[in-house]
Amino acid sequence: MNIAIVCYPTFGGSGVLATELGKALADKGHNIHFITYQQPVRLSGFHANIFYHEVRVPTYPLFDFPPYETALASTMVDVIMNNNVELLHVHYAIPHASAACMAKQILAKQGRHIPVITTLHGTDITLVGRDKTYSPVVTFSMNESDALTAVSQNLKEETYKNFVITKEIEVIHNFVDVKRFNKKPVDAFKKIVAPNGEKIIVHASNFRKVKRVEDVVKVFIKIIEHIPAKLLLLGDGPERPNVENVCRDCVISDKIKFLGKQEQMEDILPIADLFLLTSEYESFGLAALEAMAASVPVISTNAGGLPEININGYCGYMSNVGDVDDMAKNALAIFKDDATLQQFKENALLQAQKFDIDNIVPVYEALYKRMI
Ligand code: GMT
Repeated sequence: MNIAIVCYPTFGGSGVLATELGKALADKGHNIHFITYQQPVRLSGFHANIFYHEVRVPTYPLFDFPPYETALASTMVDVIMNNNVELLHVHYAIPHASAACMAKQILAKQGRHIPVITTLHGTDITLVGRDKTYSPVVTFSMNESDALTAVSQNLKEETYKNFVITKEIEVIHNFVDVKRFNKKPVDAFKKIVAPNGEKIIVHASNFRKVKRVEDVVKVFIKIIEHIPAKLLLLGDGPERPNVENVCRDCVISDKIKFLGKQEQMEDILPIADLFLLTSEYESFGLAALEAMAASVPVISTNAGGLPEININGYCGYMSNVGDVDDMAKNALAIFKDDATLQQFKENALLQAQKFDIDNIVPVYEALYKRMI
């Protein structure tokens, strides 16, 4: 099949998922055309049947706001017409679904039918999309899509709750390439981070308010009252300066390292003993799934779709949002002894295998075939 994929090219989960999906489909012999304003971060290396089309937004002195959505829709039309694209799959509703709607109508006038699939990822529905500034357009473009998918049952329910949707939403969970993440930890790297055998705790996110990264630090402070540990904070975003200030002001600053944006998560995660995800909401929590695939147990909140991947007392624990005492208590339960930690690590891997790329990508392929 010839498929166009539209996504955000940044470190956010929707862009990561869309890029990994495109790469997996290309490995299966499909031609994949990525349409974004920048090369997606996970799209490194050469892939014979992957094509990248950059959306350029010409500026003009009149434009206080360069019309990205118009440029995106025009690029969609151009790429589809000139590359025999059979299907358009857009990730994250805003503004991709409405641009796809526009492109679909332009192509229809030229006698070309192009099915549009919109995959909802989370904040496009729960935070930004339901704002009344956007919601009429988001509702319209979701209903105009030929198929709608959501990355969790929870997100499907949230979408029906917040919008008037006349279509069936299919749940297709996020996935992970377990083989890629389940690597042996590099001992030398582990020694640099934790020279005295301290436990290594990791958090990764885009440091937005919804992630409550300050809670990660609070949980960590409670953990190190009982056991020696180091905290690695991966990623970057608007809340990072605040969190860095909080850490600089406290006595344990030498135990916390900010690593910034990292592309090779599969090299870092295997050295971790625990992953912390304290979000106020997660439609799914792809970062936690990648940690589990690296055999890392997860302490998370029970918000949104997290109960669809984390299992209490098996591969991690869940607590109410903000309950840092409970999160620390649960972390210490996992660190009780080596055998307990080892069991949680093994279970994390088993749980990740349920969401392995080989199980989920065929579901998207089947949907594409039905649509085409
Ligand atoms: O987590 C973010 O803020 C990024 C966001 C995105 O759209 O890039 O992630 C969302 O999509 C991911 C992939 O489907 C999900 O795993 C994340 O849970 C979801 N984030 C939220 O719902 C906050």
